[in-house]
Amino acid sequence: MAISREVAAVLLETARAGYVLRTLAQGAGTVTFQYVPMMCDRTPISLSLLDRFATLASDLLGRSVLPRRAKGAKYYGDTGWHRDSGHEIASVGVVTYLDRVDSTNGALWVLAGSHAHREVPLPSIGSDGTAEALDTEPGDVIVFDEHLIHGSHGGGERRPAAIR
Ligand SMILES: O=C(O)CCC(=O)C(=O)O
Repeated sequence: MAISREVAAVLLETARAGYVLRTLAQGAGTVTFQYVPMMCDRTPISLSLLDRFATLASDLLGRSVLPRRAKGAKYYGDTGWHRDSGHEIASVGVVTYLDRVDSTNGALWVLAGSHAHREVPLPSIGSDGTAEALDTEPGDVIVFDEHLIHGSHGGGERRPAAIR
């Protein structure tokens, strides 16, 4: 897959430059990640996906949209439950994992319906029995309301490309 090769090349280049995984607070837990914006002439495939998914987001939201960023990333271990937006305005996020992921190795976990209940507090990762893992194969795309509570647990290293 072309996007997979582009993300791999960018992650390799940034690792060689000394940019390594780092851990920050994330929602109800932490996130360990390496993150590279991919929105320039050196990342044409990622840039083209930004335009392509802007059209999809516009269709879903029924209005024009302003794409914010496209990124390649590497995540490791648990990512605490969080929402990608705390703003009132509706917004759409797109994520594709470049390797096969499932509940045992780092799939994205979601609390279905939580985007419609913004008052719901963030649980601790792994503690909410109603969460579902979104198993994906390379080429699958997850499109979600950025107010959805999501995270990951029980996995290792994984490489998502994301459009916001
Ligand atoms: O894969 C992960 O650990 C989480 C990714 C995530 O939260 C996101 O892309 O918004």
